[in-house]
Amino acid sequence: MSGFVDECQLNVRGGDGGAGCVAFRREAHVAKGGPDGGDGGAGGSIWLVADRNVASLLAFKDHPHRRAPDGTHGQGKKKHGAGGDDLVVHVPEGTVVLDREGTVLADLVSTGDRWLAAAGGRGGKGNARFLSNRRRAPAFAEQGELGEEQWLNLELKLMADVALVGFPNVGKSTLISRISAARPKIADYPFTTLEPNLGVVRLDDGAEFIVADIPGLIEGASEGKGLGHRFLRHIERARVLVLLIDLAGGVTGTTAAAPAEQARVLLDELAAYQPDLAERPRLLVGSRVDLLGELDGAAGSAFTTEDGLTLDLCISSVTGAGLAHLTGRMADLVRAARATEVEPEGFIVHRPEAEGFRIEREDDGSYRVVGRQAERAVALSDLTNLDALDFAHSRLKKLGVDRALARAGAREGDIVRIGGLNFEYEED
Ligand SMILES: Nc1nc2c(ncn2[C@@H]2O[C@H](COP(=O)(O)OP(=O)(O)OP(=O)(O)O)[C@@H](O)[C@H]2O)c(=O)[nH]1
Ligand SMILES: [Mg+2]
Repeated sequence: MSGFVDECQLNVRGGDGGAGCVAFRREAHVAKGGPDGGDGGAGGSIWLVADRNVASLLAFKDHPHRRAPDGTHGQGKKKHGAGGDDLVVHVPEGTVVLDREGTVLADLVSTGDRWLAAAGGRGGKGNARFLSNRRRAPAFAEQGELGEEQWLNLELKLMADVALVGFPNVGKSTLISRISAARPKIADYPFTTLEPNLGVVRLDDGAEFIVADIPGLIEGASEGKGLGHRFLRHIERARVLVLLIDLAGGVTGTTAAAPAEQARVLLDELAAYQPDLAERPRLLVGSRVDLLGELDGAAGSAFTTEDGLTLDLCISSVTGAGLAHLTGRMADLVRAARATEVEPEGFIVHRPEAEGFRIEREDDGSYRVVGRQAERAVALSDLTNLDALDFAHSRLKKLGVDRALARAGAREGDIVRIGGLNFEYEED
């Protein structure tokens, strides 16, 4: 049952674009054929896609690198290189993608939600593309662009309709094993469950919902006590909470807290972790009602404990008393909660990608041009080829880089850096 991983890092790298080709036509009777070098193929991109068949982030734990294939180079006779295939990386439903600073980039809530994690590099243009009336025999082509690369943090927040919340050892796992096909470990000691279990509950009337059995909470969980914080986040997205209270607590001489005290602690911890969890639709359910022989008849209906806690109903996962009532009540609350949802929340995507550029002054007095298009113009160029350099400069000029440098105060002879290229500024 180990193998549940709900936090990991992932390194994604799109494929590099293939280089454009420099070639000239060779034909009988034609002394100087025109340029006919083909374009390089684009590199493959990496997509993260939510998939309900993936249970956890385990696959990334020891293998955090994913790489999409490169595009191939262009060839003569205007033959273009082949593109690299996109790589689809399957992640569990409820995976939140963050950058290294903790900013949320995407929230992949339900199966099919997809997010572009790393774009493949563009292929370079072949020399056939650089033919113009001034340049009859372009002897340069573009390099392929490098694929995007980044480190991501992935966090799984389980998507369940109902979360079972309670002190350790109150019977949460026993309950889920009675109402669904989930078969978690059950034992008579606290913290038997070390990772959440999901089970699907199907009722005769066709209702279907997912229940999560969460490791037990204790006082201080919201500050990290017990299994604490790590598992509270799996409660965050549940539509309905079932607070399971051990009726035997404080009554039969067990060490467990009395029912009202259990309820107080649970609600306090939920609210301390995230205030709106205390407002979530919930059922207060007494468990192990069979241990209080004379109250067995109360299973399935509301009643008040000796210490004054009013429960919605009581159950026994051993005798089965009250279970049908409980699943019916769960289904009603889940249905009501689903009905009020406008659309499944999630899928936030922030991709701030300014297409412009800016000029920065470096410590040594030089100027740096920062921005995707400007850097790309340089990255694609073969910097050892004079024609290609010329071409890159004219591209930068078109982007307005020259004017911006002048405005920033650049003088004849100042050093300007763009990506890997350094050159001297020339006034017009
Ligand atoms: N008599 C009785 N015993 C129960 C009932 N439900 C669970 N138990 C017993 O209580 C003990 C704890 O049950 P679990 O289901 O493992 O409890 P849990 O809440 O999942 O515990 P943790 O995973 O440690 O948080 C086991 O010995 C169960 O057999 C019940 O309705 N009646
Ligand atoms: Mg358990």
